[in-house]
Amino acid sequence: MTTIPTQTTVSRLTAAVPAAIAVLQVVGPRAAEIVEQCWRPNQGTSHLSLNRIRYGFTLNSNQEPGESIVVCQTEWNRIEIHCHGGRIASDQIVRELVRNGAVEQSALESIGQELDDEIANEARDDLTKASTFRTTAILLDQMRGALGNEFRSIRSLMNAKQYSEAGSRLRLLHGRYTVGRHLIAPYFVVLAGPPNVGKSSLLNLLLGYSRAIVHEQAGTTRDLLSERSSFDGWPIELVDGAGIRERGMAADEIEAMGIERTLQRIGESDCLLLLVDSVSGWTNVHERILSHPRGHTILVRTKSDLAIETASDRSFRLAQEIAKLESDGKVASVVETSAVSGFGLTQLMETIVAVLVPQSLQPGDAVPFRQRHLDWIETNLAKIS
Ligand SMILES: Nc1nc2c(ncn2[C@@H]2O[C@H](COP(=O)(O)OP(=O)(O)OP(=O)(O)O)[C@@H](O)[C@H]2O)c(=O)[nH]1
Ligand SMILES: [Mg+2]
Repeated sequence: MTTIPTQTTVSRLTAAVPAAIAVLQVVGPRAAEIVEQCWRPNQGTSHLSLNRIRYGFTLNSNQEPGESIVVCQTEWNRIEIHCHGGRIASDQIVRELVRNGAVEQSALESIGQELDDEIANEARDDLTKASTFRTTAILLDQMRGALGNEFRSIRSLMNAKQYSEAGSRLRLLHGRYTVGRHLIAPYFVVLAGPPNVGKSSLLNLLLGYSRAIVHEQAGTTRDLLSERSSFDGWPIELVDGAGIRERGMAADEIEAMGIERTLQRIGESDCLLLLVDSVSGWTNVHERILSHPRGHTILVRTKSDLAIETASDRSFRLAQEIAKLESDGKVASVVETSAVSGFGLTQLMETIVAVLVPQSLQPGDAVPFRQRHLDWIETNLAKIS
């Protein structure tokens, strides 16, 4: 489980090279008391209050003015001190803080220590927002110390200079962040294709209820529709929108705006379902969508119930296009579906999950789930590369 810090530490957050300013951090139960003994403000009392930026100077052991500083208490047990960036200034301030009871610590140690203590709290916070058993179980593991323990043992490896082992464990954690960042925030899965290809029908099928209007008229969906769901315990947000047309071919201004919105969401997608009608086949619209930035792409051949067995020019061209896209790595997978019979639905859901969550996780595995966990991993990876 987590450790409660009993000592108060001081560490330099900025690099030990000459710079305009240096930033020191004092953390621990006696942070305010120690800093208050070591400084005098230009105005007012030396007593600090939360989030108020104060200007003043340090006092040396003879109570004489020393370095000019800016002080801010950012939490009840954390104070930031900004001073001149030369080494002499920060050394003098650290000396005074240590003389008054702080323990000097490297920034890496200090950040790591706090991470361990806060991970359980962060996991507890996120647990209240978790929407599936699977994500709840992963967060429970982190609350019970999976990630904190892994950080601690990586830190020990770093201290023992076992960089190769530390590096491979850091890289493994780094890969798991793609899962960790989606324990609360859903993966965006966007359905796109030309008008009438069957996007809204497939959205309804994937959701299990009739969310979007389905109609034989092309251009039925105009604005974006998005709905939360979960596949195999992973939170998913499905997005349906206007059918894309070739550039400049929108029926009217409203449709053009709808197409722009859909293209924007394609750019933000974690997974794009690119729909192609099994009967009308491959079009320039598909080329347009593929030239756009997008997430992992699954090609979905819709209306398989209407596909004619005999080879037509269209179906031949579609088969050719699909073979080329697969060999170029432009699509991760191809799935055939029918919204009428439900054919291919299970396979499509499994493919979406396989594309979004390629790592297999075991119970108790460490999973970083906040940006700052990733920052810690990347900072350490940079140190050993
Ligand atoms: N036979 C068959 N018809 C389908 C299938 N999927 C969709 N359709 C029909 O195709 C037409 C268009 O379906 P929609 O789901 O509205 O298509 P869309 O891509 O959302 O169309 P827009 O919103 O206009 O861009 C409707 O008449 C559907 O009933 C399918 O798998 N098989
Ligand atoms: Mg639609």
